[in-house]
Amino acid sequence: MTTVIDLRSDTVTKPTPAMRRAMAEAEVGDDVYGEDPTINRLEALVAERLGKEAALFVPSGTMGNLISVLSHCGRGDEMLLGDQAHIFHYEQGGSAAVGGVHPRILPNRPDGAIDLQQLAGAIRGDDEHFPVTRLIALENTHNRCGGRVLPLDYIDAVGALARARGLKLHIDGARLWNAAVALGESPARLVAAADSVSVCFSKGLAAPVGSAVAGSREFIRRARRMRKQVGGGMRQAGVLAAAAIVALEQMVDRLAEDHAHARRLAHGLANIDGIRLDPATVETNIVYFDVIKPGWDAAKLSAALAAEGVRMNDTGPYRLRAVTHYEISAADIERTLTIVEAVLRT
Ligand code: TLP
Repeated sequence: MTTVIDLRSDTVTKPTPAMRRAMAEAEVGDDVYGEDPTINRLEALVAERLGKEAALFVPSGTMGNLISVLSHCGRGDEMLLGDQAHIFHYEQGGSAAVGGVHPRILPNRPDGAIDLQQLAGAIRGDDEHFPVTRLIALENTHNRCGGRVLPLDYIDAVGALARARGLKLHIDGARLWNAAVALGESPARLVAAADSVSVCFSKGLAAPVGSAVAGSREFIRRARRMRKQVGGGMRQAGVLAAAAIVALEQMVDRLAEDHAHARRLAHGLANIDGIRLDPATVETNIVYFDVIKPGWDAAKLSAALAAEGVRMNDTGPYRLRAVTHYEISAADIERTLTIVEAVLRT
């Protein structure tokens, strides 16, 4: 049986042998009492890597974003974010549902940024008709904008705007590690302007479970309370944190390989009749493309590919997403291209 090439997401990666060993050997304790030494070690490591005072281990990126938003905003407060943001599209409106936070979306440019003037213009004045604007949320890399990396000076400018207007800046950095590797910058530099950041270990870094949020000690104190409120206080979760530590120590630099595979995939796809994409926009490990062959749509193409052992997600009527990760080899990319071409020729 040939193995499946699973390009649906980097979330499908399984723990490495080193992670499994670390998990088996992890020292643990009750983390709600703050007594899990492995979680404490992970949180210190994350705070250091992100240049923040403190960090908190959470079960998922979704919970990391939710408790960050809830730690910055009260009910009826407004959050400015892009219309393509993961927080807006894929988190069930949790910040509105759970926290009563009002999302105000502004168009994301194709590069994942939100126009600075539009952001500035959207901040509400002191008027009893309006909600109070409290938070700006950015995403880096930007998932629905094709894994694009936000320019450093842009993040800094948004941070300066937020500070000048008394707002907080949160960065959804589920794939911040990919952004750092793509830019050749430290993750800390990328979030220097942010008041809070969420990062994931279980995407390209291949840990089985887990994310973290980081920020000031006071922010983390509030986030810790929120985590407990939404049921994310875990007990001997050091077995999970152990894998996350291995992820941080061993799996970040190799993301460059995933980016090279994504570029090769994008160039190959761009040369196939019936596919449209601009390979120049592929900066990290996410490749979006459109099927433009008459009689085809994304659902039909993803089903036809799945039948040949290649899995991708259809994310729009004609749009598909392929994500590279550490279980995808250079040979898998070549085989994928051969299969896409063959399928579209039928
Ligand atoms: N993204 C998943 C899906 O939810 C779409 C994926 O396959 O890409 N922020 C960003 C930018 C994300 O891409 C994701 C997951 C999350 C947050 C949420 O992380 P989890 O899945 O851990 O809750």
